Amino acid sequence: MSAVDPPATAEIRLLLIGPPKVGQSSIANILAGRNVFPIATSSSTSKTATRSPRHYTNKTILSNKHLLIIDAPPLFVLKNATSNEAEMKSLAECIAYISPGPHAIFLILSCDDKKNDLFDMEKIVTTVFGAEALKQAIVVFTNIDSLRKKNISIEDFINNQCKQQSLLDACDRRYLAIDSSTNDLTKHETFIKHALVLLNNLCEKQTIFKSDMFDTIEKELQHIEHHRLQDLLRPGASVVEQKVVKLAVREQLRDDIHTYGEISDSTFFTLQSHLQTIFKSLLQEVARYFEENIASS
Ligand SMILES: Nc1nc2c(ncn2[C@@H]2O[C@H](COP(=O)(O)OP(=O)(O)OP(=O)(O)O)[C@@H](O)[C@H]2O)c(=O)[nH]1
Ligand SMILES: [Mg+2]
Repeated sequence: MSAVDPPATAEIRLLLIGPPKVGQSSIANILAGRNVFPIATSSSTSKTATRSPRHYTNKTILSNKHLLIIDAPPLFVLKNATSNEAEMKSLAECIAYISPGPHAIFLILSCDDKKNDLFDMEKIVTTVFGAEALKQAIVVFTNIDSLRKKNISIEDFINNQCKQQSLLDACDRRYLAIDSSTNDLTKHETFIKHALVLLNNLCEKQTIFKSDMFDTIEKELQHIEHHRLQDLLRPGASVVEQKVVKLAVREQLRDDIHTYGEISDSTFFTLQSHLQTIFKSLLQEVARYFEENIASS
């Protein structure tokens, strides 16, 4: 983007989800163009790195839109049915960040199937977000360096060796592949180009998937936003100006959800109680998933 480009009036909202330690935050940083999401060191095997921050808006990667990147907590650590409270609390907050819904979801999986085996991604996404979410999902395979070492091409892996055929079909065979171990952006130009093409295609379809969960949250966010916009929008502001201000106000609001939520600010009381409801229902879903898929296996 150059200094003379008009300001962005829209955004693409991208949610990243995946099992622990598959390189999700590394990809978030590659798309952010800088290191804003904490990366797990290979030595820290027990604890997961991603706690916060969870969101970042890259304002320069696209010429006319912002790219909002949400790095969700590693889903379904599944130590047991009730040990996912911190992750689900954080996921509920991510739902508020991505409101009114993601344009696209990156499902991050490793090319090393051993890392994925415990996680039925298709079922997890359907359990948490509903089946519609897969229509906007793109499978992102990390660790392609492990394929190179075995002299296996990505195409051969995708078509013949990968165990995720059902997931790929559910996502209309949309996929990306990357060695995300390096943050040298010059090595990721092709990945970023492909990612932006897929994101733009999904965005143009304008099928942001809806759910009661997002509807409730969005209504409350707009309620809070309404007062802020009244103070900021000058009478007679053009449509473009209004869109630019709205983007800025929502960006600030995302920061405030976490900060003011923590200190129980009254403006965020209703929102926090909605997030609490979502958190509880996510926990129930996780417990159900655990019982059906892990405990019985
Ligand atoms: N070999 C290899 N290592 C990778 C790749 N992507 C990430 N890593 C390494 O894997 C480790 C974890 O990376 P993260 O990006 O923090 O993974 P994550 O999924 O966000 O991890 P948590 O948030 O802790 O669940 C880091 O040491 C990365 O350098 C990859 O494609 N290949
Ligand atoms: Mg992470």
